[in-house]
Amino acid sequence: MVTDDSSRDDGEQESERSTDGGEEVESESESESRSSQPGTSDSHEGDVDEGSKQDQLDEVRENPEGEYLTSDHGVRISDTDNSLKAGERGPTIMEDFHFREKMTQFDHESIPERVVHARGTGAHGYFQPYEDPDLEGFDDVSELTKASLFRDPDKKTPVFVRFSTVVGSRGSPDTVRDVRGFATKFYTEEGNWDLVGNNMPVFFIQDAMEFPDLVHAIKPEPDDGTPQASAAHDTFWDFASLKPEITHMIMWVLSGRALPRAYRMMQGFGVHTFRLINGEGDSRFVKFHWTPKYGTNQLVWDETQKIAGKNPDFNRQDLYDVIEAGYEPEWELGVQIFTEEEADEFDFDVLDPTKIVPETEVPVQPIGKMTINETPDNFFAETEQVAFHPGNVVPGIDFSNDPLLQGRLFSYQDTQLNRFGSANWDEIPINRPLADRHNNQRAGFMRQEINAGKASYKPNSIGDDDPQEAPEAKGGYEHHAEKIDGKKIRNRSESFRTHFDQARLFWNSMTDVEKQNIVEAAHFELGKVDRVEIRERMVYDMFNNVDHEFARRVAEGIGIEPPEEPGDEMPDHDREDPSLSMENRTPDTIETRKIAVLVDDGFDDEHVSEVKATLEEEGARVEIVSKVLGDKEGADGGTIEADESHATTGSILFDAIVVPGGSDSVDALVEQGDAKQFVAETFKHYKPIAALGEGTELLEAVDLPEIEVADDESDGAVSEAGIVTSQDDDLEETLEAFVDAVAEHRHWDREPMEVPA
Ligand code: HDE
Repeated sequence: MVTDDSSRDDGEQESERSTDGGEEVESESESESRSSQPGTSDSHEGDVDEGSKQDQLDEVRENPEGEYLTSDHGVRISDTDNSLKAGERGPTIMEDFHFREKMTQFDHESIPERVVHARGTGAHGYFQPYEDPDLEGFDDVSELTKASLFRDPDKKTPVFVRFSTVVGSRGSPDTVRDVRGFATKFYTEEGNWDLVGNNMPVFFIQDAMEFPDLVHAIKPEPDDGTPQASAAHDTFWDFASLKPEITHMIMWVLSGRALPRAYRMMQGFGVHTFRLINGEGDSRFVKFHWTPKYGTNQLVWDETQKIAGKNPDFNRQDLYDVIEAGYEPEWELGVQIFTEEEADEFDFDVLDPTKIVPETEVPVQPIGKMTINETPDNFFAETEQVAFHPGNVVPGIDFSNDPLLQGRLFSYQDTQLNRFGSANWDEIPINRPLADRHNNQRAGFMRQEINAGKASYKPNSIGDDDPQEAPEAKGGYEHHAEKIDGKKIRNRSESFRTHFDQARLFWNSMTDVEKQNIVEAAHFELGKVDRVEIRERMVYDMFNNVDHEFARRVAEGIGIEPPEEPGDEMPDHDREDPSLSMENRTPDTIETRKIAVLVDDGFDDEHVSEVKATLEEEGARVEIVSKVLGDKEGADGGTIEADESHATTGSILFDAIVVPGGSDSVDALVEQGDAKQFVAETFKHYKPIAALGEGTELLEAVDLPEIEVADDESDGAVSEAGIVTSQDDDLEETLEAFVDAVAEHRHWDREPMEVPA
C-alpha cells in the first residue's frame, strides 16, 4: 500500500481514506508536525518504491483459483453451459439473468483500438537514478531538475512501458517496416510522468496540424482498405513526396531502425526538446535518450517478411518470454542538456522535431537506468488500457514550444476519451497514479472514487476551502515563465526550412552495408508505388537533395531515369555522427540471444552438452531443433528432447545456429531439405553458424559461397564471416570464437545473393 504522508499535514483535516482502500496509520511525529496551514509537508520522500505499483494493483487483482463461479454481482452460478429454456427443446426465457449478463458482457468486450500505435506490448519495471551522475557543468542532478525521481539513487520509481508499431491495426504482424513506439509511464511520488517517445529521434512532420493527413496517407488506402501495416503504397509516398521536411525521417524509416530485432534492442527517444527546471526556477533544454543494454540490433528485410508469417507475434512474444525466463532488459536514460543561448547557435531549430541535436555537438549524459522485470497479468487490463499523455509531467519537467509537442498535449487526452468513453480513464488501475489525488473533478461514466465531503467547488468555506492549492514550495507545478511576445500567425518559422542537411548527416554516418540496406528498402517501398510521377518526385526532389549517388542508386531499382546532377538544395557537407549507425551500438554480450542446435538421432553427446552449457553460461537461450518433436538419442546413449520441430519453427526465429557432430545425426540432416534451408537462410540473413566435426558436412551440402570451412588439415577453429567450424576436439576455443561471432550479431561481410533460400 502507498503510505499517505504526502497528504497535506493539516490539523483540521479529518483522517482521509487512501484511494486504494488501505488503512492509514499516523505516527506521533507526524501528528505533532501538523500545522493549521496546508502543505507543511513539501517532500514526498518515502512514498513510492519499486513494489508500490504492484501493491496498488494487488487491490484489484482477481484470481479464480479454488473459487466458485459467480455472476458479476456475486451470486454463485450452478450451470454456465445451458441457457434457461421453456422445456428442454423450447425457447430461451427472458428471465435467464445469467445468460443475459454473460452475453451482454461479451458483446461489449471490445474497445476502440488506438488510432495509431494499436499494436503493442508492455511490461512493468522500475527506474533508478544513478548515484552522482557525471554531469558536465553540474555538481548534482538537482542543479538541473527538481523532479524527485532523478534525485535519490536509492529510490526505485515503478514504471510501465508499452512498445508498439504505429501503422498496423491491433492484429497486424510485429515485424513490419515501421517506427516503434516506446512509451513509459513513471509512477512517481509527485504524480505520473509519461515519456511517450519512439525508437527514432525525429518525426515525419513539424506541426501537429499535419498529423491527421500523415496518418490518413500511411494507413490503408480508403477505398480498398489495403495495405495493412505498411507505408509501401501510393498515398503515403504521394504525401511524402510533397513534404520535403519528411526527408530526414524517411532516411530513418528506410534503415534497419525500422526493423528492430527485439523491443529490448531498440534505443528510445523523447524526440521533442523538453525543459528541465531546477529548484531555483532555472530552465535548460533537454533531449531524452534511452540506450539499451542489449545493443541496438536489427532484423533483415527478407527475415521480417518470413517472420510475419511464421510468428506474427515475434516481438510481443520475445519480450514476454525473455522476462518470464528471468532476464531483465535495461535501458540507460541519458540527457542532452543545452541552454537557450546554445540552442540559438545551432544551425537548426531545436523546436523542429525533424532535427536531432547531434551527439557530436552535445553529448548524451547518463542519469539513471530503467529495468523491466515483470510481465502483465492481463493484456487487456494493463497493456491495452494503459493510456499515455505527454501532458503528464511532474515539477521539474516542462515543455518546449515545439509545435508538434504542443498539439500532442491536446490530442492524447482527447483520444483517451474516445477509447474509454469517459473522462475517468485515469482511474483505471494501470493509469492511476501512486501519488495522492484530491480535486473537485468528479462524477462521469464509471467513476470509481467516492469523493467525500459537501463542497465540490472552490472557493468554499464549508469545507475549509480544501483541497488547497499547493504553492511551488510545497510541490505545486509551476509552468516555466517563458516570456512570449508574438503576433498571432498561421505560418512556419523560417528556421524550420533546412530539410536536407540532417538527412545527409544520417546518410553520411551509415556504413556501406547500412547504405545498401536503405537503397534496397527504397526499391521495395517505391517499387510498390504505381504512379511513376510519385517515384520521380521522391528521387528527384528529395533523395537527390540528400546525396546524388544515393538518388542514382534508388532510381536504378525503380524503373526511372537516374538524375544527372545533384539537386539544387543538396548540402555539400561531409559531416558524420558515429552515434547514428547501429553498427556502432552492438554490445559485447550474447545475453538473451536465441540459438538453435540442429540434431537428429546419433548426435555427438559431448558436443551438444558443451554447446548448451557454454552458451547458457553466457546468457543465451538454447533450443534443440529436430525434424520432429520427441526425444533424440545421442551416439553415446544420452537423450535430449527437441524443443521445436521444423514444422513449428524456422531459422528466422533464431539469432544463430549450431550443427553439432555425430555421423548418424548429420547424415540424417543432410537428407532433410528443412535442415539445409535452416543453414542456407541463416547464412543469407548474415547470422552466425557453428559446425562441429561431422556437422561441417551439412554446411558443405548447402554449398555456401566462398566460405572457408574447417577440414582435416585445419589447425583448430576456423572462423570466417561469422561461420565458425572445427574438426578437432578443442571445443572450448571453437565455442569462444562462436560466442564472439554471436555478440557481433550480423556478419555483413558475406555474399548471400546466390543463396536460393
Ligand atoms: Fe502519438 N499518438 N501523436 N506520437 N504516440 C498516440 O494516443 C499524436 C507522436 C506515440 O503505447 C495516440 O493513446 C499526435 C510523436 C506513442 O499507448 C494519439 C501527434 C511521438 C504512442 C497520438 C503524435 C509519438 C502514441 C493514439 C503529432 C514520439 C503510443 C492512441 C502531433 C515522440 C502510446 C493514444 C501507447 C499514441 C497523437 C506524434 C509517440 C492519437 C496528434 C512525435 C509511443 O493521441
